[in-house]
Amino acid sequence: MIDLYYWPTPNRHKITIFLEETGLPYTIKPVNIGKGEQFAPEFLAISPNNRIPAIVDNEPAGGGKPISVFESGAILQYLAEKTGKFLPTDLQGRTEVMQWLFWQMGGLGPMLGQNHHFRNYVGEKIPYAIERYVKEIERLDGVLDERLADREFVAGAYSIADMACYPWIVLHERQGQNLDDFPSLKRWFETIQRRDAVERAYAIAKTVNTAPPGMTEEAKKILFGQGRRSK
Ligand SMILES: N[C@@H](CCC(=O)N[C@@H](CS)C(=O)NCC(=O)O)C(=O)O
Repeated sequence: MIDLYYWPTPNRHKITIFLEETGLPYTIKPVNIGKGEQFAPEFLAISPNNRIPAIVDNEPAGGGKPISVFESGAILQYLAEKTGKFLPTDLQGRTEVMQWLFWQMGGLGPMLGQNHHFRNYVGEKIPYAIERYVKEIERLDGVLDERLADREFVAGAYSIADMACYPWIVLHERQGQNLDDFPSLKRWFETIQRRDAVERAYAIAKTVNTAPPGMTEEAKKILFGQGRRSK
């Protein structure tokens, strides 16, 4: 029913976690971003920002033409509304989940992405950039740790806000963070890590990209410094 345009990176795990949690049928359509497949016109028609993940729902609620969605936060919201799961319908509960989902989309995700870039991918190490992002991640992880000090999950019951944050916290060592410094975050992380659906989502990732970890020079050329797409 759902086509998932996918390559195993943190933003993609969010969606496979949701799909595995709900049992919604889906087909993975691999898009090898290290080989430039995200620039294929058919993919750009679905995801104009040349980024994965994206989905096509071939059986939208109420019938009609297939609906495509790009941006992982919008996809999580769409799927939660479609299934009626992991997003409360009452105003208070829904607002709480949505603000943490936006917090992840606007803060945790992009900042962790920059941190990865400067710590792990750039040949020339730039101390100012590394320190800026490591400090910002420390701040954001601290915000999440405080939030989780008196509750089990980020916003009420386990929700799309947790699914959005978790895949980025998985990478804590590569982010220069030690989860022992964030005890509530660590407890939350371990709780989610043990969920069967989360284990399945991460197992799927290994079957899609079987290349050894790390980024090839070819992939770096494609992914970094893209500039405006030629027409
Ligand atoms: N805000 C987007 C970010 C998506 C994103 O950055 N995707 C990366 C992989 S982590 C990508 O597709 N990169 C391909 C490219 O840069 O051309 C989301 O959450 O969906």
